Amino acid sequence: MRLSRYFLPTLKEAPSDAQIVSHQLMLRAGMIRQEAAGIYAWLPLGLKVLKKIEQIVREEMDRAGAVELLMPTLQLADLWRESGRYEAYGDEMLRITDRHKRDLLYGPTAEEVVTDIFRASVKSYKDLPLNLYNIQWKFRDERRPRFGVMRGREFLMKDAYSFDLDEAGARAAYNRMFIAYLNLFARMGLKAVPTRADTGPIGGDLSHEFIVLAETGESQIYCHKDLVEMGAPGPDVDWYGDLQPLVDARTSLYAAADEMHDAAAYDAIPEDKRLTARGIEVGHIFYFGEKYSAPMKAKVTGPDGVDTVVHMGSYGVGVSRLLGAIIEASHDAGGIIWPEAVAPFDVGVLNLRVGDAACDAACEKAVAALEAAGRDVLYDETDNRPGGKFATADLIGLPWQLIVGPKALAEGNVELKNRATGERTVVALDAAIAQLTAKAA
Ligand code: 5CA
Repeated sequence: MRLSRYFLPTLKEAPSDAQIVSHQLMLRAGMIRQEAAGIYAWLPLGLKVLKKIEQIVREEMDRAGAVELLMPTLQLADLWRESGRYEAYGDEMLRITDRHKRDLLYGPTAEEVVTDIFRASVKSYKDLPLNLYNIQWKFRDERRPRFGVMRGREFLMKDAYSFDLDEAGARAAYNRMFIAYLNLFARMGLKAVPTRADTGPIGGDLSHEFIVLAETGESQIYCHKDLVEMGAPGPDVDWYGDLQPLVDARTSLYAAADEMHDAAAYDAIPEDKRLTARGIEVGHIFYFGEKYSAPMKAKVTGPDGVDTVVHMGSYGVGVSRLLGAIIEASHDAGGIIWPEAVAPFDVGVLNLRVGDAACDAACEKAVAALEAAGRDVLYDETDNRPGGKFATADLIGLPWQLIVGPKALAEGNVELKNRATGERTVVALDAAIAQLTAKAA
């Protein structure tokens, strides 16, 4: 992509109402634009990162056996009347009436819709376990939308819903999601701590939030330090075997958010292992048994021929919130430091002397070679000054920057900068290309 043909409306200063660094940087980097309180347009750079995050979530859901579908944003109020949640949900629900005076709502979550889809088609225990997910926009009319995409009103969520014959099956489904969550956050370069949580309006009695530690987080958490460093099990687990030991290894260490905090249990942790911190909730998983399936009559015929109400759980990831969380966890004074897995472009090529035949030719050669190797390149061939080009590349967080200027190029060299470490090395153009294309393999 040539920067002169791209749409990257960066800002020198963040608007004063942007209070936290991720919100400021997303605005300055031209990733989002606020259209109304808590409602954003996703500009090309923001959209690219959103799609990368979405794809990681999708791959890890698929790996854990969940099946993707797409449910509508608008839902019938009647379904929510069946579950008993229509009135109870309160002012956070955006209620809409169509021309036939039917009550609709912009879905804040989709337990009712997915249960309706399930009950229409699934009749036998042989079709279980089943986990259906979608990555779809949600709307919650939050009282205080703030911190940019972190607490929006319209936001992108991955929501998965599991259906099982009994509680044991549902707990196995819960464990698969628990492990998948550890893996998907790790792929984005995040350490997400699984924390016992309150179930709120979703309901049920078993629930974990996945919390990324950050000073600006809205959640207060108390946990055992070892949990933060424990790492993810990785993709090669026996997904339909017994995952309980992997889950127990984590849940046996104390971790709780404010609402669930038990001071006595926390004090029992050795003092040097106690951690009290702020955090951002990037995911939340629930087991709630028959809460929706019983009132909505979602039943299957069991092996004994008897109809049984299915056990359900639901599993959310704040896909759009994750952009904010990743930036909170990874930035410096110059801007965003994207982990390579979610970076909007793999490489920036910075032409410091546009119009100079040698610089232009070297850049064109590099861009062509990198793109041929499957690298996503942003080529800065604008007539901005070098300082501006460096600042933009750092602000938007390009992980690798290939800098082409006339002086070094006279010796056949370019500079290669690593955004995360700040390290700049002078190397031959071909060596730089070879290094960057090798990374794609
Ligand atoms: N139905 C369940 C799970 S699918 C559910 O809705 N859970 S939730 O309420 O916890 O939301 C799931 C995730 O969405 C949260 O962990 C959070 O990361 C994200 N989220 C919730 N509200 C917002 C919001 N206002 N702005 C951005 N992300 C949000």
